[in-house]
Amino acid sequence: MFSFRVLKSDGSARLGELVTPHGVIKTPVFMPVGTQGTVKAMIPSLLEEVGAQIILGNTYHLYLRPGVEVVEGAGGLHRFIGWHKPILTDSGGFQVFSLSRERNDKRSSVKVLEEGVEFKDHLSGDRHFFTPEKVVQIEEALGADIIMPLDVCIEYPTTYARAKEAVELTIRWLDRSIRVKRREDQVLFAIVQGSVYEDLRLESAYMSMERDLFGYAIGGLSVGEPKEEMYRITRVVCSVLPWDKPRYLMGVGLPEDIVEAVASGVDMFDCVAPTRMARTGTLFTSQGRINIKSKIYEKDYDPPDPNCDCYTCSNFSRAYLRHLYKAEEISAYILNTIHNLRFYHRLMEDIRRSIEESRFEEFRKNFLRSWLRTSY
Ligand code: PRF
Ligand code: ZN
Repeated sequence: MFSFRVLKSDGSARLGELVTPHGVIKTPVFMPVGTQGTVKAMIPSLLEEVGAQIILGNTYHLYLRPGVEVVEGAGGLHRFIGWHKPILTDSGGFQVFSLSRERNDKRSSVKVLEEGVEFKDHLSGDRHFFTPEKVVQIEEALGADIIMPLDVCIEYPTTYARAKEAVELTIRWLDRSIRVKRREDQVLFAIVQGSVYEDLRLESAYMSMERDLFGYAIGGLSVGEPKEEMYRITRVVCSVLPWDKPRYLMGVGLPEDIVEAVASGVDMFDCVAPTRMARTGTLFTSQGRINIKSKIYEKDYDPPDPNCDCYTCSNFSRAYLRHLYKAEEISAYILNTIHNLRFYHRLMEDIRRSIEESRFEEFRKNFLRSWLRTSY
């Protein structure tokens, strides 16, 4: 039911094919974030139109609302949300830490114990206890194609000792996750942790590899560390991961991060940037990042990105999008999101084509030069 093949490589960059029960995914792939069972401001037909192959859902959010029974009653997450292509669910190993902290009631809102993690949710403030077993059971009830185990995502900066504890606990939780997993139409990935400490990252990667999972994720990055640290750790971890298994860099990233990580051998990405930034008026374009709110677009009747083939750019001007945004029209969020997601998916298409044609390194140099010059 599942397979992954590297079809071609160019340097460390790989072109691959990930087969799941809900369809085939061409890698490197970007996965739009559909936290609550919807990619914000999108519907499935629009996701297909922008080229989405797989979307991400969050165990943490769906468990809190609408609850597992509601999704199960619909016949699983695919049917509940009307998206019949592949889905990946994240475990909550990140949300528990990031969202509970946002409540800013001390650090006591998250307690990491050997047994699991206790947290207060961001909606009602009620206490919950997630164990690795419970998370796999929730994910089995949701029914995504790819499921992530509960992990300990440590903050940055952190001490070596704390990072080491997180790595070791994450592995013990992985073993418990493997032990309870039942469904054969889902695959489990391991998550490599270890903050910015190379030896811990390697230890985490090797211990994960001994468990022989379908794929390997790199967690604990893009949590505030300098970009160079993120690139360095990604490179180190990818250099030891098995060649014939998919690699997923969690929560990353901006276009330049994706291009750099593909160069290190990453196959899968997710990030809220294209969708979240669309909703604050930032558009990713072939001429760099622009903010549609700006007065300079008041009478600019060109499309947001003249080189884009999306529905938004095919039909509307910067002036109109600026007007919709200023008027707080719902369509502003929809049209901006369509464009940004199309930009990301076209970037992935360009990346895949360049690997296919053995010119990824040239693509990377040209892309980074023009993107970094125009966007920052
Ligand atoms: N763990 C999990 N999900 C995640 C992360 C992690 O470390 C990150 C880190 N950027 C994003 N999403 N389970
Ligand atoms: Zn567009």
